[in-house]
Amino acid sequence: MTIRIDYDELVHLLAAMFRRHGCSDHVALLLAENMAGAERDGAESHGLFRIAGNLGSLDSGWVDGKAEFTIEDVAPGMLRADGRNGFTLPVLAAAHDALVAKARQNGIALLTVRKAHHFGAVWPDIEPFARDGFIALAMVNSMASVVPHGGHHKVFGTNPMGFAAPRAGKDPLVFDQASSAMANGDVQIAAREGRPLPPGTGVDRDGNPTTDPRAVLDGGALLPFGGYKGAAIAMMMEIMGAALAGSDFSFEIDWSAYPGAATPHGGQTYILIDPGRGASHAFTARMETLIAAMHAAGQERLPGDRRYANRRENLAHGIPIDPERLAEIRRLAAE
Ligand code: NDP
Ligand code: PYC
Repeated sequence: MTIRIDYDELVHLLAAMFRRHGCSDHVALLLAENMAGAERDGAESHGLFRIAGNLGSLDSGWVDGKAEFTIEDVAPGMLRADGRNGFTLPVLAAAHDALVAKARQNGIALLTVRKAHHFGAVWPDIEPFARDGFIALAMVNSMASVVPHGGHHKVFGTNPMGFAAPRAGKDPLVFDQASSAMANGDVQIAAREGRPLPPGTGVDRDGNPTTDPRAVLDGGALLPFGGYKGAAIAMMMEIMGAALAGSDFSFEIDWSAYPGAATPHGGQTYILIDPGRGASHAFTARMETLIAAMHAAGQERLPGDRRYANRRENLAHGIPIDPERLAEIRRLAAE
């Protein structure tokens, strides 16, 4: 049985909870909006499910909820940030206006963020840029849980990549996906619910294929999506997310001295492109031509459609939530 909670009320409760666990007011609100937004849009693996991991990282001192990050203007089209062991969200929020100004001026702009914890879905980072008319790309590395192609132990993170492009008078087209066959969060949810994984998702601690989520989590590993092609994308996320930004590779992240920690202390790179400055001066019309061709060929659902439909439904009627979970959030917010 689930009940429903208003988005604003959920944000309010989560912000209070994050403040009580060491975040500044600003960081607490950003985390709360991100988490409530993921829950609202039906991204279960990156919504309320992430409370324990975020609080574990804060309570153990693995992440700094009041970090004093820096942002340097290093080139006409480039900003370089150091998260100073805080969350990525406040860095991105602070860099937003300067990044947009650079993209408007140069046609393209890039932001690197090092030593910052990204523990959420990627689409909330990029969708706002597409609403402002930009094509936006996000490249993120996380903690090691994926074996490279043909390999026997984990090196890559589940390393998500996000892409958003504007549409005239419509919600932006956004896709946002892990480069593993499944996000680690979804493996944890499958383990909790006792569901097997689809074949080809992961291997056990001996490197043998398994559909048991517990075997993947207990010393095993995930596989990249699509064999060597997905593995190349995961590798690219390490290069663009970590190496370019000056951050740790996923396999270098070690929180063993911080019991309960779960957030990856990795890197991210964001690229904004002003489509009006590209070769196509009718970019949004070309977007519609492509989408119409996809629909005509039989693709009914675009990436992002499910999320936008959930958003409309849950803003209108409230976000479904388990009453016990809500009681726990109220307790965490008030204690
Ligand atoms: P999914 O496989 O659920 O979805 C990937 C993309 O494909 C989405 O844009 C989705 O749109 C779209 N999609 C799904 N099904 C279809 C379909 N039938 N037809 C067309 N498009 C479809 O995502 P993942 O499991 O790979 O990732 C889940 C979340 O986990 C992501 O938000 C990701 O950012 C996050 N993540 C974060 C990490 C981090 O380090 N911070 C690491 C790994 C993952 P829609 O959203 O509308 O369903
Ligand atoms: O679900 O794979 C995942 C994940 C890793 C970091 C944040 N989410």
